Amino acid sequence: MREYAADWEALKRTDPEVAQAIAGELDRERTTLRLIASENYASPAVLAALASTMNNKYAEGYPGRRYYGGCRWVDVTEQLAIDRAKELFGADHANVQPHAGAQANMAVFGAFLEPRSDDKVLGLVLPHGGHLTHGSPVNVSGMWFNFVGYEVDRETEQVDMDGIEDLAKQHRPKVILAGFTAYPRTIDFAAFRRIADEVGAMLWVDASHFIGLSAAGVYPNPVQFADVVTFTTHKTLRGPRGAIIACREEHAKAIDKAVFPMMQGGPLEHVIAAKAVALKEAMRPEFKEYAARTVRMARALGDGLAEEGLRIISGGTDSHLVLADLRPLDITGKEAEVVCDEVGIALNKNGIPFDPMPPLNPSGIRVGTPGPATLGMDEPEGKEIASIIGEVLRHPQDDDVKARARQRVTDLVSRFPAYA
Ligand code: DSN
Repeated sequence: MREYAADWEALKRTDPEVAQAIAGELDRERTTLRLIASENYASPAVLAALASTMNNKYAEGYPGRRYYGGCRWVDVTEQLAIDRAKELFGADHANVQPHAGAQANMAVFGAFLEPRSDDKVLGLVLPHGGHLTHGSPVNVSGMWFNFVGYEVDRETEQVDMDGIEDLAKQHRPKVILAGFTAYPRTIDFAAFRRIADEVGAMLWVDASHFIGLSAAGVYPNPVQFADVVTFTTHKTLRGPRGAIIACREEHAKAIDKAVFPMMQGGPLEHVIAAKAVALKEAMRPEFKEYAARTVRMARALGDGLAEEGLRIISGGTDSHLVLADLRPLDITGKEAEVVCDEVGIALNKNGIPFDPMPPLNPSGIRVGTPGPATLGMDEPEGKEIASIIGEVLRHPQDDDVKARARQRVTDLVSRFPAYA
């Protein structure tokens, strides 16, 4: 068999505008500090699989049960991805076809809930760290399904299991949903399981953010507790953009039917091949080291930001992300995002629990360490980044401060090169 690798020169010849934009993005990833908690650097092996001719294949159905001929090789890669996902997380069943986290979550709705019925779902509200697909009124989850929202505790800013138990007993939801996009602490999956059993609900965990940490054993593994777990493959798991659903055997048929044909058509077999590669990488000792570094660095970053005068939501982090209240520095999330971008730090403005400010100009920021930890950064770099952020947030109009901060960012990223 003769190999074929994606041809960059052909792209430059055919479409120089697209080639230039891709080169620009690579340059941005090499020269800036990327603290978006949901982003990472996929490995060269993952990128090679993504840019492969598996892009060319239609394969509706599942390995061994396709609606098209010629699926011999995509069956191999899809089965590898399924087997590795099951092995890595100890799952009975895995569906590796969801195109993205939102589609994986839609498949859970499709499998277990009647639209516009009395079926209730208990989930964390978006302003307290939930997700758009967890019942937001502007998303189909909130338009078609009957969500009861829970909040974090006002004092601890952490999920309050007693409050959730009370709500569950009051509303008798069909599904209880745990797992969040802007929540820094460990989630007590055993307590969620107990409450779900008490009220006869299914337990669904959206593990998109922390699943890479679970794979490495530095964060609890929800697959041991939940009926169904959805997760994206490109965040802490460091694979291609996409998602996977892991579930108990009793739900396997319902989940597979909900992904295809209910929600999706042809699977993205090049992405599935890349998911298989990422899952293999996640089984290696180096991945465990990366995940441990991610959490260590997030703690150092949070401690450093607290020393700079920011208020850390919930008092700290157990994961890859820190949520910080900027009000002590008298700057908004929107302003902070802009000034950090000016000095080469990409982070996102974020609402904080009980935020008096609107979502487009909230009181907080969210910072994450999976990307920097992939590059090898650790606790000392977490402290250094906190110091840079603190300085620019205290002097957002001072060009000299910003020039010095830009230089510090450049020095830091040049010590930890991406795609060298
Ligand atoms: N947009 C992702 C995040 O940043 O958390 C979730 O979908």
